[in-house]
Amino acid sequence: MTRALITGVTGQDGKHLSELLLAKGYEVFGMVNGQRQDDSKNLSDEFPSVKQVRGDLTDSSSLVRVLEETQPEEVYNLGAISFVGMSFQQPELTANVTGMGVLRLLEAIRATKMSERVRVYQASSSEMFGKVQEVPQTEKTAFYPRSPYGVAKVFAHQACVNYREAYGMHISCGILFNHEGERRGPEFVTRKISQGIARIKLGKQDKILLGDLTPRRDWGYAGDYVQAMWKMLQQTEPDDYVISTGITHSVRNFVEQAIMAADLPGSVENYIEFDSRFTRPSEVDLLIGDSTKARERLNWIPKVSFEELVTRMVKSDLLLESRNP
Ligand code: GDR
Repeated sequence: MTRALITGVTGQDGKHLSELLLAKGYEVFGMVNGQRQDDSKNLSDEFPSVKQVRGDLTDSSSLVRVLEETQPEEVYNLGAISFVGMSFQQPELTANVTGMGVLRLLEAIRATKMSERVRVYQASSSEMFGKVQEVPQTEKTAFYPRSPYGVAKVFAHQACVNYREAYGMHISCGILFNHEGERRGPEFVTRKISQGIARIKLGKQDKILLGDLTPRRDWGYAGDYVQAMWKMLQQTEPDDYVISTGITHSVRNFVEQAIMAADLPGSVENYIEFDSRFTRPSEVDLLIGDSTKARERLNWIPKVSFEELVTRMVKSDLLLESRNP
């Protein structure tokens, strides 16, 4: 039985990945922060067979203990302060968890003498491309982050590349473009829209307050993207891969699609109100990824289309909201 350790296991990707690895017969350990009891309880309700271990990316000693306790063959580092908007308000915390946390994890793997047998997946991000230097973005495109989150992810990514080269560690970075789904947290724009549209449809809300509707993102389905994470760690050689659909849509397009999925009349302006609190000091205007390398070498393809993704999210929220008066 292969043992996998997942950090950030209570998040959207952590749950999708737990589901995938359990189905493959893995023994799955999920690192949880002892202070977030609700997250831990939700995880054990949904995935009772995920073994929870207490640890934190800001605490090196806890990382060493978790590695010793779990003796993983595969480590998936999904733990991060992952909300870009929040990183402008808490830049140091973001750097500490999202950036330095990765260095701590890699050092803990070395300290426990596991660097030769452990395979590591690092959740790198399309936010590293920020103010894009090339369209579409590939593994070779230069980084130009536009937020403290993006800066921290570049640091983490480069640390992984360096540890791979310096110590021969099996570390692969997935440069994942936005990936969404029914499990997405409500602070992210897609879920905010699907939840808001569902509530409007059910007469529970009139408008959704949003920031800028013009940014474009390459949105895929999280369930498809965790497959790529696993595939990366099954390769003999570690490497970095862009994971994306290759199709871009604006936030406005997402709202339009959600309105259609809920079968609501009218247009975007009927349901959206601008609120400057949701704009960012520096924005990422356009992301569109070229995942040819992953398609060719990992035999990975995204299965869920944009239209299907939005429809799934709206339907799921309609169900949740109708059950919850
Ligand atoms: P992003 O996702 O920053 O791309 O990072 P998010 O859904 O937060 O924003 C997408 C775009 O929508 C615009 N926007 C708003 N965003 C939010 N959250 N709320 C609003 O009200 C709103 N109005 C407009 C944003 O300005 C932005 O342009 C996500 C995260 O999952 C990262 O962790 C991950 O690394 C990247 O995707 C790939």
